[in-house]
Amino acid sequence: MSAKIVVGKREYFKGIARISYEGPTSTNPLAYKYYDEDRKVDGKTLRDHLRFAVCYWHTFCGGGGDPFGPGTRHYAWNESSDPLQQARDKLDAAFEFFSKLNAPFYCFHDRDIAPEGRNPEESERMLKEIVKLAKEKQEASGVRLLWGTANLFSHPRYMNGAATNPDFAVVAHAAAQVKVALEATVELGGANYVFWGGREGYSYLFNTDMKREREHMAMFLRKSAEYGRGIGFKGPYLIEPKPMEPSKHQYDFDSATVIGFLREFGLEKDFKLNVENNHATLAHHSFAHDLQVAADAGMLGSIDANRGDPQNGWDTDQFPILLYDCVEAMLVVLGMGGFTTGGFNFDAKIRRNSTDLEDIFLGHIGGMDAFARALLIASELRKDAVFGRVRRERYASFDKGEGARFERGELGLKELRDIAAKAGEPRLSSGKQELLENIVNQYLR
Ligand code: XUL
Ligand code: CO
Repeated sequence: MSAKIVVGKREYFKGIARISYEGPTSTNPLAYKYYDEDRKVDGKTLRDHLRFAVCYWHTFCGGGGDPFGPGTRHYAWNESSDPLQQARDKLDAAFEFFSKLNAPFYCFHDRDIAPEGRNPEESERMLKEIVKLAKEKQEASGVRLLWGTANLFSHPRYMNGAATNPDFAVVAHAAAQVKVALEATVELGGANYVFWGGREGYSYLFNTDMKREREHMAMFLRKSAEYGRGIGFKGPYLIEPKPMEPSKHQYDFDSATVIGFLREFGLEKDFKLNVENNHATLAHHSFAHDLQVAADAGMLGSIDANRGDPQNGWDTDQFPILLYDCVEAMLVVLGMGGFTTGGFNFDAKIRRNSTDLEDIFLGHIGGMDAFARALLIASELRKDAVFGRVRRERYASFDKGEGARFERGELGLKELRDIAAKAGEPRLSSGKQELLENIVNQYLR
C-alpha cells in the first residue's frame, strides 16, 4: 500500500506533491522512472523486494557542514530555539517527506529524533515524547520503522568508545542509551535494531587492551540482545561493519571480521549484518563482495545503500546511482532469496552545494530508481541461460564421482594423491570472465 500523505501544522515541502511513477521516458525530475511500486518481479512487488528506507540523520539533521565550514542549507524545521520543539517540527517535516516520497520505511538514531538532555532521565523523557508522536505519524501515514539505533559516537563522553571504553562509567552510560533506544524501537514496531560501532576501535595499541575491549563489546551486545528479547523485540540485531573513520582500527572492520567476532563470542544466532556500500569500499572490498560474504554465512540482514567516491578515501555517503554496482548488489540479494526483515536504507546525503529544498527528493528518487532498475536487470540476468550456467559448470567436477566424495569428506590426502597420479595434468579451464562481463553489459538497458 502507498503511504498516505501527512502534513503537519506547517507544510515544509510546498509545491511538491506525491512522487509517482511516470516511466523511463518521463522528463519530470520529481517522478520515478523505474520505481513502479506495484509492478511484480519474480512474484513480488518492487515495494516488497526493495523495502526502501529514508534515514533521519542525513536528510533532516545534516545541513551540509564539513570540517572546513558550517552547513549551507537552512531548513525551516530547525528554526525553533527550543530543542524539543525543533524535534517536533523535524518530525512533521520528516513524515511529510517520507509520505510524499512514498517511501515505505525510515530509520533513526535516538539523538536524531530527540535532543540529548542534561542527564539520562531528561534524554529519556524527551525521546519518549517524540516516540509517542512518531507512532501517531506512522499510523496516519502507513510509513514503518525499518530500524532504530543509538548514537554512541557524537557526545564527547564517547571519545574513547562506548561499549569498548576503558572507563566503566561510560560503558554504563552507553547501556542506558541503548536500553531506551531499544524500547523506542519496540514501541514503534521496528523490524530490526542496528549497532554501528562508531568509535568501537582504537588509534594507539600501547594504551589499548584490545582483548579486553573486544570482550566488553561482546558482553555489551549480549546484554543488549537479552534486554531487547525481554521487552518483546523479535527482529534481528544487526552489526554494521566499517573499517575505519572515526577510529583508525575499527573492531567491526568488514563482513568477514564481524562474522568471526559474532561466532567467537556465540552471538551468531541473534545478530546479522547491515552492510553499507561505502564501508565495504573503504575496506578495499567491492560492495557485492561484502554482501556475498554476509549472505554465504546466512547473515545478510539489511543494506545501507550509498556509494563512496573512487578517488576520495573517506565516507562520502553519496546516493547510489551507479547502475553496475546496484545490479551486482541485486544479484546477491536475489541470490539469497531476498530480504526478510531488511531493506535498502539510504544512508546517503546530498552534496554540500546542493542547496535547494527539492534536492533531498532528487537524491532519493535517483537512488530508488537505480535499485529498481537494477532489480529488473538482475532478475533478467539470473534467467539468462549462459550467465547462470557458467558458475554452475565451473564446479561440475564436484557434483559427481570423486569430487562429490571429496565434498562429503570421504577422501584423505593419500587417496587424493592417487587420484592425481592416475588422472595426470588437469586440463586448463577458462574462467570466462569476459564472457560474463559482456553479458552483464548487454542487459544494462
Ligand atoms: C556511519 C554510519 C551510521 C550507521 C548508523 O558511517 O553508517 O550512520 O548507519 O549508526
Ligand atoms: Co550506515
